[in-house]
Amino acid sequence: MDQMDSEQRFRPRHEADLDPSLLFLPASDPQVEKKHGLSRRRKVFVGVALLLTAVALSLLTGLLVWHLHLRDGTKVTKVYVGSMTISNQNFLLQYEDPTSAEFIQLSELVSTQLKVIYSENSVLDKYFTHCSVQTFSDGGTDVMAFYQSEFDAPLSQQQSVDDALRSVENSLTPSQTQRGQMGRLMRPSTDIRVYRLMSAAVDPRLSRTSLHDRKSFDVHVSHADQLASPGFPDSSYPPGVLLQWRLRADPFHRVRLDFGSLVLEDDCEQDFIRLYDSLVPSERHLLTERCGSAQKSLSFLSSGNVMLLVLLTSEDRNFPGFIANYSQTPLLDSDCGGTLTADRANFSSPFFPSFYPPAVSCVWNIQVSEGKLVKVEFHRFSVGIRSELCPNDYVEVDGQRLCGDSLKNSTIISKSNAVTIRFTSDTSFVHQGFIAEYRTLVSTQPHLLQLCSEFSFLCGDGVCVRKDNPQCDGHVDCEDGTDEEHCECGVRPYLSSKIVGGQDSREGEWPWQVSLVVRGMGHVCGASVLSDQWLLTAAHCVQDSAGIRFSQADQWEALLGMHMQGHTDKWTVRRGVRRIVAHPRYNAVTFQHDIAVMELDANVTLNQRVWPICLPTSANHERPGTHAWISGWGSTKEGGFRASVLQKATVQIINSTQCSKLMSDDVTDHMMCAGTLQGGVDACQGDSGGPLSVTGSGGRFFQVGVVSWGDGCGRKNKAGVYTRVSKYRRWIKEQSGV
Ligand code: 4AZ
Repeated sequence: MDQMDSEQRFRPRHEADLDPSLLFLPASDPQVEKKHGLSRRRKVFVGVALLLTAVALSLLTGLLVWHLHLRDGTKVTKVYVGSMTISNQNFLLQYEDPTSAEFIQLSELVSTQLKVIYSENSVLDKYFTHCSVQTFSDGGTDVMAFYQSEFDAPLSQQQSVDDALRSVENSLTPSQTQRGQMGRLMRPSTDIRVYRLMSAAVDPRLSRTSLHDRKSFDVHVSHADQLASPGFPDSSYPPGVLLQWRLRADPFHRVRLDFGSLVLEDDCEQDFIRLYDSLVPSERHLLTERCGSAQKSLSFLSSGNVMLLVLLTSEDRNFPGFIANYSQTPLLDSDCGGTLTADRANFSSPFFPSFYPPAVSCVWNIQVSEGKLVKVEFHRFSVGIRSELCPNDYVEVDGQRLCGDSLKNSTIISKSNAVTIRFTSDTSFVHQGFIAEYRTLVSTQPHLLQLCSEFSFLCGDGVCVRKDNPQCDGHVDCEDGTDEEHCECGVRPYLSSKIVGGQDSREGEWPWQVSLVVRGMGHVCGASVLSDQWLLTAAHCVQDSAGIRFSQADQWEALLGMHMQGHTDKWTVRRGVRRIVAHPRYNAVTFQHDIAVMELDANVTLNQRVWPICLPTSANHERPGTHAWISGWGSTKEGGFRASVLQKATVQIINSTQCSKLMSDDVTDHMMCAGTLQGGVDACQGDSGGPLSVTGSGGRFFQVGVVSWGDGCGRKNKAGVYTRVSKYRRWIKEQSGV
């Protein structure tokens, strides 16, 4: 059989081409035909049976779903907590004691009043089952009652209960009803006046039925003191408990809570603390939820004179817990905003660096002399959650809303000599806020503000200096002297005397070089000293991998002023790490934004072996061909051993276009290349995170790159790739203040 024959026989091209006699056997034998007829009928029968079963099954499932969830009779209890402001009662101390006659009497009145209010709404009237007063507080001119209400409603009706509650509460707001004129809702039998009612759902985790213990503690914060989770710090907190601390300040004061230490399980589904701007766990007044360990001290303020701290723990894996100082601060102390007329001033969100309180509003009107402009610079910024419209908490500068936790463009220049800045926070989720500084600029040079190229230096007064490397070169080039400010960096205070192709450095030669050590693993990455508290390293060093929590500050130790691995002397400083901030857009595939800052757990005293390196603000130091230094304890050849003595080597900065051609992966404008084309001199494994530095014209060292990646180490026609530090100068400042 030739190939052609077989193709024609076994591979028909189109169904229309087929001869039906080729598809079915000729049925000449009636027995055979009958057998085939029978099997066809059986198939039809089986098909119909299957179809019917499927229909019956789906009907049954639907019925079950309807029965379980939607049938009118099957109801789900929804718990709300809320507050009622009672305007015609004076607060009595006995109201804080749930066993007192006064408490019982007033809570009965509150319950009666709630029932009356609910009964006037058809939805609430239908589903309301129960309410109880939890506690009272002294509102100064009012009494605040905190209560819990329960509604049994079918799932399909739960939203309408929400809506009905909202509408009833809105009809009671003082904006619509004058205070004291609540006659419509009053019954002759009740003698309390409801001025405001506000309720919200409760997080279902707080209603866990498996809890062993639920306890509430009442704390008066007028006398400052401490509170702590049970057993802190000697033993871990108990499993399966819900503990609530009800904190009350004097009227017209805020509650202030400062956590000294907070160490909980990392998973918030297991253990967490929550803080509420209320005495009941109302979701509308949730200030924060925290789990894991806090890397810096946290402090919070209430909007009124109450706050609730809740600790919920799961059955297993318990941790030390927390300790916090409580105190009170007068409401008036948080007066913010005002008119600012000086040429230069700082302003911040209320109580910065504590988290700002909820429900605050501040307006600053900056008004400087005619002919000047205002440059506003945000040094720290964490306001609300990053979103386009900033609907919750925000800072508004001349109508432009800013929110989130890293301001991309943290400097704003006004169009005139006046600028209005507003800060607003809503009733829930507070953040650290902001600290800002404004200065005046001379408006005759506004064009200079935009023309400032990446190769010129922007002075504090907005003027561009086009000289090469004017920063910290020992000559004052800016009229306001800002080019010579903060110039202690980049020098070797005392010079006593791996890198592939490098040589041993002398002691004190690279006083900004840091060895980052993971507990139990030894040296892992390099870093550089930016100040007595901050280090710069690579984001890829602080990513979890192979089950090791490299992203967690408590895993790391920083060794500053070290020369030889394993050898420390009187100049060597060992510090834990309090906080790691990796660039939020770090990409583990492309190595884009491979940069991170680390805050040390305690400041270091700078010494002759521990000194900060300067950071460049412009691209002046990065011109191709510039000689640069690399240093580190990384491998001394590809795949080889780590160096014992700190290595140094000199490389040349390579033009980016040329570098992109050499490298197999993308080299972006936020990266830079350095090396020697003949190969042999390069950074390698273990040098990552360390500095690529150049000397400025004043002899100071500037860190232009962070060791990031490469194709192997020291290969011919390859280069080392570094994170281009000048592109991140603002980000570093925002995160560390350096
Ligand atoms: C590394 O693995 C690494 N040759 C760092 C730098 C270079 C290569 C590898 C550049 O940490």
